[in-house]
Amino acid sequence: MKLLVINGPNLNMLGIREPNIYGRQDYNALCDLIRETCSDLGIQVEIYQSNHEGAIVDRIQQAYGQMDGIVINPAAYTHTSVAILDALKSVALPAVEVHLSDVDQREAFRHISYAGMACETRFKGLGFQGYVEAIRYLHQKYAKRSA
Ligand code: CA2
Repeated sequence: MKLLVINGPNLNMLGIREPNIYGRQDYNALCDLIRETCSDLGIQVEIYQSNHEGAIVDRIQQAYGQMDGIVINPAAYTHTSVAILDALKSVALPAVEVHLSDVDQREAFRHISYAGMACETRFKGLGFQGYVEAIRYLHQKYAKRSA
């Protein structure tokens, strides 16, 4: 199984500020956890982070026919980007939305998720563990499909 994990703007700054919301661990620690989780499950993973909406759209499009699933934390673009929603719909790959924080318990503008409309499920408010749950979800789905 091949999995693409996409992280949106400012997630590369994790651990630097707002530890009360996003935790104390940095972006490299998140990538290490993703790689370790995927390695344990025999998944080939590619992790992509960008601060640019169009670059994220490009990466989603490149996944078409190449990847078996997408885990995405679009960060602030969650709440604004119809372009990322359309890109996810266009490739029609199983996708799961992740948020470190519980976006529904925060400001009203964080309650809307455009990308989430193209995702099968979402894990929010679990910190880094949300990525582990999302990877497991897609792995189970893939295993059932190939059985
Ligand atoms: O909870 C999440 O995972 C978010 O996607 C994180 C985004 C935020 O805009 C979403 O509403 C929820 C923010 C990304 C990281 O922002 C940082 C801010 C300060 C220090 C380090 C990272």
